[in-house]
Amino acid sequence: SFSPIAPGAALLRGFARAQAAQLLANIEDLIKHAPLRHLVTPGGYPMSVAMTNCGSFGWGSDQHGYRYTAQDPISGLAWPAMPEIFLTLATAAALAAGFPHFAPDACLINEYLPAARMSLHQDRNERHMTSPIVSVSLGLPAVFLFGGLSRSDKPQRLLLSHGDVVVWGGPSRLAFHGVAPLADGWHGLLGSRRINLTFRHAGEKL
Ligand code: MD5
Ligand code: FE
Repeated sequence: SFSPIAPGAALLRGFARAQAAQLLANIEDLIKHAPLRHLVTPGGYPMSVAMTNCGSFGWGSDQHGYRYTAQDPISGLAWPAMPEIFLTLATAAALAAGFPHFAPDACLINEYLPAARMSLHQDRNERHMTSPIVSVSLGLPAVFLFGGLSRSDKPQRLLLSHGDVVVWGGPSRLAFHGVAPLADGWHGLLGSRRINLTFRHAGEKL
């Protein structure tokens, strides 16, 4: 089902559920080539979420700031290619939400273990702000914090569960957002974790 949650944003409950096992098999293979790691923020703190990437560009952070790179800084090799099933899912979700031209070139893989969280931020390192962002939730449920265009806008809380897909476009593309600390639990397919796939058209680093 399709529910608009804000101008330009659509929640597709269960849209990825039928493909979850196949997505997970691809994720397990990807992280053998580009391991999950805890990036350091420009403020100097390691993030509680572990991350890696696939696709032409990968998002990263270090002491100097946020940027997209074509290579994994750990291996020096190109990020692994985006699996076909990822691309098909992301473009189908974008189409269902009214974005027929989405061509993601970056997929950030976020792994949340219990207590991991993501503080309020905007996604603004991409060159193409007219493209939406597609996010796929797998495993344990999480409380997503969906704010406004100003950091001080009080965020709405939205429970995102296994298989849910959200397409963030239009005025929601630059909304402040975050993820509340993950509650402990167990999921039959993923165990004690949540994995989020975030598809973007990043272009190249700004
Ligand atoms: C997550 N990840 O659940 C989220 C899913 C990130 C991140 O935020 O930067 O890795 S992406 C959610 C998103 C993207 C763009 C706009 C909005 C939400 N929004 O308007 O709320 O791990
Ligand atoms: Fe974000």
